[in-house]
Amino acid sequence: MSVINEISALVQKGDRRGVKTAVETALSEGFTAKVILDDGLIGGMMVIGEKFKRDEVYVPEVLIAARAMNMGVSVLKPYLTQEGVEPVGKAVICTVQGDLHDIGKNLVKMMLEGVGIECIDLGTDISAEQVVEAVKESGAEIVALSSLLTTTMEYHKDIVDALKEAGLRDSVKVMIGGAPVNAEFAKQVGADGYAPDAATAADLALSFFKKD
Ligand code: B1M
Repeated sequence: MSVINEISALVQKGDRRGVKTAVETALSEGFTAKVILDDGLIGGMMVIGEKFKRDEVYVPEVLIAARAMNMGVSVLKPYLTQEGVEPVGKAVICTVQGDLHDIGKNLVKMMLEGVGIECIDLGTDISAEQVVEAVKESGAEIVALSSLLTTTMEYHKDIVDALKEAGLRDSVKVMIGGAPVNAEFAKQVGADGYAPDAATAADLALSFFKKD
């Protein structure tokens, strides 16, 4: 097995130490940081994402794989900077105002990072004003909103409206997800898309960067 395939397999197993060693080996063998990232680390995370969609693995496996991937990314970071590898894009991610649930949001963040999207994580209980501020500061192309409570899901619309008022609506794609929302609701609040799970969220986010 090549060291790149080995990195992918180790990410899938969630073997942090193994990933660290294998990434160091790949670097010493002359693989570029980009290949290690795209084919090894992200490759492994994509496989986990697909398995998660098919209910072949569950939340703990995804979290453990993401932790292993992050270990590899931290080893690679200085090399990625040297090679000038740019992230695919940026997303501001949060759970909406009044809602403190963050397990699903964190999974979505990990899957977005897994496909090379830099995430500015604002946390939970985030107001429309905070989202607007973060988009202005970061220049993010995506706003990713999570919610778990029926009582606070209406705040999605406030965020979309606030982005419009700030003149930012045309420069960002808004995607939403979480147990009480669906594609129909996404349309109603004026979002650009809905994803039912974290792996689909990563596919959707990537689709926003594809040219029409
Ligand atoms: Co709360 N809670 N909770 N809770 N809690 C639910 C959501 C609830 C359904 C339980 C129930 O009554 N059966 C219910 C909501 C009912 C409703 O509104 N219809 C509920 C309630 C009522 C409450 C409190 C009000 C309870 C109280 O205090 N009386 C309170 C609210 C606090 C607040 O937010 N203001 C509360 C508190 C809590 C805890 C703090 C104890 C804890 C949260 C801990 C944390 O997140 N750090 C908690 C938990 C753990 C749950 C349950 C048990 C599990 C949620 C979870 O993490 N699921 C939940 C019941 C349940 O779902 N069975 C419940 C796992 C997670 C991976 O799934 O978040 O759905 P999920 O994310 C998925 C998808 O939805 C999707 O991808 C993820 C993975 O594939 N997804 C996205 C999520 N965000 C996305 C964004 C995307 C795309 C996809 O694009 C941007």
